[in-house]
Amino acid sequence: MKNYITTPIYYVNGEAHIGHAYTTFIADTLARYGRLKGEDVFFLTGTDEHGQKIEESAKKNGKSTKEFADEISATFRNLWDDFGISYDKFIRTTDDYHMQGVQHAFAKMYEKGDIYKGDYEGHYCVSCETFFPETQLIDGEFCPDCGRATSIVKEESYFFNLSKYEKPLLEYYESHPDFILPRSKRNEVINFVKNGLHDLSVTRTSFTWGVALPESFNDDKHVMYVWLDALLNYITALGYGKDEKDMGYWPAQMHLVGKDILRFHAIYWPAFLMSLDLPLPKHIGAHGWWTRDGEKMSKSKGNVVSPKEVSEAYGLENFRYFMLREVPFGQDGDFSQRAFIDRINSDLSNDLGNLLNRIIGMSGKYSEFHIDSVDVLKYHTKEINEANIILDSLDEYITNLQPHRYLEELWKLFSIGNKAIEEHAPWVKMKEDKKDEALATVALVANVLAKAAVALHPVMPNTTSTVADAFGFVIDSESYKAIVLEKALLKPFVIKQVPPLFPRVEEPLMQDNNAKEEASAVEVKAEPKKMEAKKETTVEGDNLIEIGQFFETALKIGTVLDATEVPKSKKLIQLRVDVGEEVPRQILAGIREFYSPEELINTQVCVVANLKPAKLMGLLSEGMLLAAKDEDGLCLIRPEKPRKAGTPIG
Ligand code: ME8
Repeated sequence: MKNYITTPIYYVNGEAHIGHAYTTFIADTLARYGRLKGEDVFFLTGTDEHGQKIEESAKKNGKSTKEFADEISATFRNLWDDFGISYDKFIRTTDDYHMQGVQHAFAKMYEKGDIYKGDYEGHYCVSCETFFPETQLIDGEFCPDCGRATSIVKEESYFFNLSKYEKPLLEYYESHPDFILPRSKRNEVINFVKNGLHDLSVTRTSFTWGVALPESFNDDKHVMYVWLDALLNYITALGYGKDEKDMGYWPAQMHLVGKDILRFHAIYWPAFLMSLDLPLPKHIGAHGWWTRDGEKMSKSKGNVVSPKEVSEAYGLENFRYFMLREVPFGQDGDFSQRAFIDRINSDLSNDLGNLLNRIIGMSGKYSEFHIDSVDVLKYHTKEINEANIILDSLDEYITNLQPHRYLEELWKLFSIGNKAIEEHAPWVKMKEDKKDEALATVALVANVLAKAAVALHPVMPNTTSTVADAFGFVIDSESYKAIVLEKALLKPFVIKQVPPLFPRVEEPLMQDNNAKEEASAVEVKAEPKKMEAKKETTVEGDNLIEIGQFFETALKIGTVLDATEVPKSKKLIQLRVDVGEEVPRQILAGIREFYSPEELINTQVCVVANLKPAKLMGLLSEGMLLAAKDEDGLCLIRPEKPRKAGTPIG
């Protein structure tokens, strides 16, 4: 099955915020889910670069429009690359093939008799690139979408015969009740169309930064209306009007959009497609807005939260999980660090992380980390059946675009696991000499967690791969088929001891008004949190770690060769630390409030040397310093006497 998924193409008038990340995370999740099911997925994202708004933003920034568009487009693309977004194509509306495809479509609509030349006079909002009828304006002047003042614009214009499609559109909504998701948004669109559609002005003469009309029109006064240009990206990306090589992916399975641009996608776009004699997309999914203190977050308002900073502070996958789980698709949600922290501590650390730790702890104690499903069905058919019922119910939530429900249901698997441990108390069975039963329970829980990890993979690809790796398998369409669809149990394996996946978070990691600064605090805080996570995960008999677990952390003596302040950060110091390797490590430490760079040079520190490298304020950090902090401040942990750089601690 072909499965074509798109995000909106983002305006290049400013960098991405978490609203954009949200759409992209959902689209990425759908794409990954489709691939897991073995579908032939094509996932498109990109940037929308024409129009007066971009021209003006470039001017404000003292740049040529193209140079400005290139820069901002690259920030989107780099962000998605840093985030591991699995797009198949990144389209820019300034790409030649796109502009040619748009001209081709325009000519085709004209041939069809759907485009004519006339005069347009109306209230125009520059920020939204839209004309509004007087009846929709607030106080007769202000834009109903963004609240800015509109201006009267009169210009010669080509029009698209939108009114002609009023009836076919209504018929289409009627016969395709799932065209617009969530269904609750459908009536809004139907009412809008029922109120009557005016023909749409699809060219502009007031600016030049846009796609030119096809040469055959011999009319260079006009450029195309940015929404006509932008919507067509969904087919030009597949080669429409050029080589058409990927047009087999059309119609799209899902266009994901924010509710503010639903009208464009659910009315104009289908009408354009009807004019082009192309089939309509299967679904338009309209999500709500992320607000900040109750206000819509937007580039033009300047109240945005940067996705990069959130991800650096809290971790990318936690961020993905939070956004998808916290807000029912279609509704607005306020970005609250409190709610985020609760999700991390309760859902991720307690429910999921805890279960993995318990499996590692118990199997380590009872069977030298060997896990075998041989007796699972003998003692635990009930739990396995329950788990399979949940797994079977999940697909529907993706089809109906309810990622929050998908996760909510999926989480019931962890309850099954945790409950089975409480009920069957393997430690009691061990004392009663019923080792088979104890091991069957451990294996049951491992199987349930493995199934959950596969189902969670589209949302948290890396974390779930770590879990699968600990269980000796790889998550892909084959294991999905075996473990989720065919209900296979795991083959015998030796579980790997992974450190806790979700350190608890005690307090907000970003300052409300200046996320940048607080992000740096993560590093120093992470260690005590991990310890607490360990304590939290205790069940009877599981509160001690094996010596091997301790030695999984490579602690080494380091000598600070160099230390400098990180520009724009009040907390970070950038260090070069010799840990006995050929090349010194670059480590960023959030200790600027307690140490000056000068007093650190030539001193010794204790370094966690096998932490996954992380980026803080765009700089790579290849380790962490041990420190202790109480109400009197923070102090670094150092060797009592000098030791050679690289000396192991333990
Ligand atoms: O609209 N919360 O681009 P855009 C959630 N170029 N989503 C938000 C949001 C928020 N606070 N703010 C914006 C455009 N969005 C056009 C699209 S598609 C052919 C052309 C969402 O960069 C918004 O709803 O202004 C939209 O879906 C997307 O971000 C892009 O917004």
